[in-house]
Amino acid sequence: MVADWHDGFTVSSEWVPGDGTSGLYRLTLSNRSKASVEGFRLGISGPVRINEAATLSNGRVVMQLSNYAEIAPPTGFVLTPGGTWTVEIDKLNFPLRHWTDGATTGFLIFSDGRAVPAITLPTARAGSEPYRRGTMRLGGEAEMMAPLIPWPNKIEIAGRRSPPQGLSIAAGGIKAATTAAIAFGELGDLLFPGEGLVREPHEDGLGVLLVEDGALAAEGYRVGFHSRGAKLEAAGETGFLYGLIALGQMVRGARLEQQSFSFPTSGTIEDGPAMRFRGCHLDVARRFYGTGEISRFLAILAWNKLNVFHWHLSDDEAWRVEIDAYPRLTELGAWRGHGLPLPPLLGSGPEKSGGYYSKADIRALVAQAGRFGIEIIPEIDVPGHCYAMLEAIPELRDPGENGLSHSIQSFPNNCLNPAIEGVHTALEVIFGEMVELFPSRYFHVGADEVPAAAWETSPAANAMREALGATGTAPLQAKFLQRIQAFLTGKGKITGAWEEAAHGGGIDKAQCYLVGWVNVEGSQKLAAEGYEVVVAPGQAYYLDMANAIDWHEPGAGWAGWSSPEKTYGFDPVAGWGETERANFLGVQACVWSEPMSDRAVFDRLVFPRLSAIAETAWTKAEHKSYARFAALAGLMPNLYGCRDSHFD
Ligand code: TNX
Repeated sequence: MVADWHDGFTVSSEWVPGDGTSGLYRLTLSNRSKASVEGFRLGISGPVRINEAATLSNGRVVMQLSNYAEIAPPTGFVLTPGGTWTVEIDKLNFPLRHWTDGATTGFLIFSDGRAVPAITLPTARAGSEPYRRGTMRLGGEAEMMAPLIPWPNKIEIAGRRSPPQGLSIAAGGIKAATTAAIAFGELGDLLFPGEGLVREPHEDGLGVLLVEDGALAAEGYRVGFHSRGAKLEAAGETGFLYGLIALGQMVRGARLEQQSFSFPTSGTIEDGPAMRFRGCHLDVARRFYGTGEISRFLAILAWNKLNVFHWHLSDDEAWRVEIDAYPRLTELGAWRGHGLPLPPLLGSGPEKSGGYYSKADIRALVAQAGRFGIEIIPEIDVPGHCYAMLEAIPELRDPGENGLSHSIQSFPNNCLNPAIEGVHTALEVIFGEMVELFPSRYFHVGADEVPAAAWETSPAANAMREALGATGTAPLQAKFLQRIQAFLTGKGKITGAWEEAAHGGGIDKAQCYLVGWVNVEGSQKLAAEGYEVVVAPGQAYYLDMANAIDWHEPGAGWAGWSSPEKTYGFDPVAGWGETERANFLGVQACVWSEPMSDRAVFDRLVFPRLSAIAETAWTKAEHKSYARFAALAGLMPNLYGCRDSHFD
């Protein structure tokens, strides 16, 4: 019987919309093998959540954790060759809105424990157009002078010459210039291998002379064009690098799109950023990205003149940093699969999959980021979103806790307990190891989405509540965060957190920054309360949200959807008063990974919207133009090289 099973099964699914947000999720398992099967369960993983509230017909849930479920057919059911089994599910945890919302991995589990993967098709919806993936082409014509993103704050160029073939950089013995030239070569190799962006004069590179001007700002630069080449002035490494990136973009445009772009022979660019915090966050917990991917992603950030990488290293679904004192964090917490403490989640399959960053990996990436002008802010998300951590170190739980509270993503009891002394000891050890790895002045501690019922049945937490004269979770969370913040302050770090850190009394405003994400209004409110704020609302800057409302667009939808134009046009400080603006630190793109089991989906969701946010961060509002951006965005790199395509 075993012989024909492999690739013998297909899981297809359909979303049948009901009224408003309701609907029916129909899952069908087809047996294309030559054998009958019985006594099996169907395991599915993908964004769709079938939790306790769901009702099923023709099947029952026998195991569920967040978005992983095992569904059994009715007792005695036999799936014959050529036969199908369909189960209908009502009252899902959230309505499906896009083709990536359903199960993206399905497999059969037999009574002896074996797991057999099934071909799993995208979730269909009647009337949908072919599914889109790969970076969208915006196109469009704009009157443009140079293919630059982000657009410089002052540019006056003239003349035209045939396309230069690359840059020959003369650093003139200046140390910072030499370092920047090397970093620029590294960027070129990572982003455009084989193009020969940097070349020797005897290979016909355009001569670029680097000259120090200490009067310029750290990230600013000045380029002067002349008939034989260009002069680039900056105060230090980052300014030189940014000037070289601008020149590199112009050379690439002229070489690759001769019909659209020429290269100037006179004039100047004088440039510097509008915002000091120009960030991008990446969730590597829901999905693991190897060091090669992170390395190229950092290069992409630099090419967009972004200067902060917020690295979301832990969540319910995984723990990704090597910690010497707690090897179990990565031995157990970095891996998911059938039969492991963490089951397949969000489209990962029955095979053991995942990964983590060793300390050596992290040191190398931090050093690389530094060469690219990027500060890496690590995030360990506490006290919520800690399911993986608590699976790895169950001793941190309150043994007296006897009830369940579920997070919004349906993980049971996933919060570190503020009243357990061992939790603080462990975090100090873990954070202590991490501050050695990350030189950033910031350390992000999460603080988002603690369920309202967290620690309700923990005797230790209830005793703490009583002592504080408090109710609910917020005051406990605030106490917990204040203590962590004091520890980090002692290590010379400013604590970063999501906006919920302001709840229940908040944390020390002088030693933190908060990221506003829940809605557009939230960030302004935080700024008014006196917090330094990074603006990243789900409605405009969450790059896991779909590009459009349509089913055929991949991505999530809890915060709606955002076209590149909407993301580009979003003004992070619209309506902010003087004092609120004084607390505005900058903006951040957030790349959450739930929908991205397909890497062509990553390329569609992240690009070119990442560049839209980068231009808002760098270019003064009065110099922005969506028409120009749309015409230029196609020259910007993406992570996997997947450009717009569709399939049925
Ligand atoms: C909310 S944003 C979350 C994340 C999810 C994200 C998906 C935030 C601080 N919490 O856990 O990944 O929505 O869009």
